[in-house]
Amino acid sequence: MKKAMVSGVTGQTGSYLAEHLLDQGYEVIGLHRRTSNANTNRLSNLLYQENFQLIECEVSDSGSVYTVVDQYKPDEIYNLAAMSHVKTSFEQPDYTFQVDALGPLHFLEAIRRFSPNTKFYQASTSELFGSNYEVDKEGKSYQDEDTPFMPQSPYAVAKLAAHNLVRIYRDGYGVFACAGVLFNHDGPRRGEEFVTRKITKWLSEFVHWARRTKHPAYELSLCFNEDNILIRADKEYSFPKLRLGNLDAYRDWGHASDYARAMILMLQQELPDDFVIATGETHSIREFLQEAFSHLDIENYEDYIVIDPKFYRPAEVEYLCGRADKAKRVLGWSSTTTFKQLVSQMVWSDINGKETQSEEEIKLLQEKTKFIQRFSGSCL
Ligand code: NAP
Ligand code: F7E
Repeated sequence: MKKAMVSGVTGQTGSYLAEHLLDQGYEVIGLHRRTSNANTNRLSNLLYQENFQLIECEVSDSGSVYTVVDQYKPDEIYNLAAMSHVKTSFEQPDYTFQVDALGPLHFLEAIRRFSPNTKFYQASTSELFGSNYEVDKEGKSYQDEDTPFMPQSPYAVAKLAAHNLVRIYRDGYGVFACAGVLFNHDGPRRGEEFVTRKITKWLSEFVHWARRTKHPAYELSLCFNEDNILIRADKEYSFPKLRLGNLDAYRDWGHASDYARAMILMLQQELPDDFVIATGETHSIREFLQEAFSHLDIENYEDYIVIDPKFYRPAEVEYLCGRADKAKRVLGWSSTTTFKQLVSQMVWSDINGKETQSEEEIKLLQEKTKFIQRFSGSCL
């Protein structure tokens, strides 16, 4: 039985990765950091499985990483642990470097010293491209393995250091180390501070608020002021609008479960290499909003949001659209979830209070939600 170690297993993608590895017959050692309360909600299906164990490890502490690698000498290590929020990295750059640059270095050094046959996967990111892109003959802008990096945040610079360390340990020490340059991958397990989940979570809370008002009519009359949505103008029944930053950035969004599959494939190749993983399709935050709100038959999403400068970043990555041709050719990987399916799963999972994927189940939920789906609004 192959043994895989997954850091960041309590996170969005780590939880999918652990599920795929267990399905493929691996023994999985999940690494989590100490927290004052358990934060294993994404692992509820796995915690009591025979081949899964959860071990404490702080990746910014070299001794902590050396100990677990030396003790378990796993066949494969997937390093997903990171301070992964780009905006936060501007506010906590030093801490971001400790975790996102030194963390991977600790794993590579532990492999070199204690377990040279262990294969290593590093979670690199499309944020490495920053403001760079290329333009093809049809005039379409994209990024792939040949696009030069131009990071735009402390997060991206820390991840670029890790990306280069992977190359150096691979070429210099012969470590089987791969970096997956993954474009945005989201889904119902996405952290609530990332823009997609922030939108779908807000929508579900709005739906439940509208339900709680027990409005007898099929049609719900809403008023809007600058900050709130109101059922009545006296503000007795008010709900805060959704506060967002830059809506004009473009992202290539795939499903985290699909992307976790690509990580495993990379470590099964004969030779280690780096791969771009992406859908090849890009959408703005505005398009995500339009699509998400359309599930509640709301066309005028603008009435429901406030632009708050607090959510702008000192430097922005304006455009990401990946080309994963190499992953398709070499790994046989491609994304299986469309943009519309991703948004639908995220919206209805939040409204339903549990992960909801099947299109039939989503149709039933849509029927049940119909009574609050007709909003009519006026501005105060
Ligand atoms: P996530 O949900 O934020 O998960 C990050 C994980 O890292 C969590 O389990 C977190 O633990 C853990 N962690 C953070 N600091 C740690 C520390 N000091 N020691 C040990 N563990 C620590 O991120 P994700 O979306 O699953 O992404 C997984 C990885 O892929 C990250 O490295 C991210 O930077 C990278 N990535 C993500 C995307 C994307 O679009 N999702 C794209 C490209 C690359 P807690 O649960 O305790 O917070
Ligand atoms: O922002 C804009 C924001 O925080 C997406 C991480 O997984 O993917 C992720 O990084 C866009 C940006 O993800 C809000 O300015 C507007 O343009 O959801 P996000 P991200 O920065 O793309 C990459 C590949 C990673 O590697 C990262 O780990 O949305 N935006 N308004 C907002 N973003 C947030 N978070 N909150 C807002 O209110």
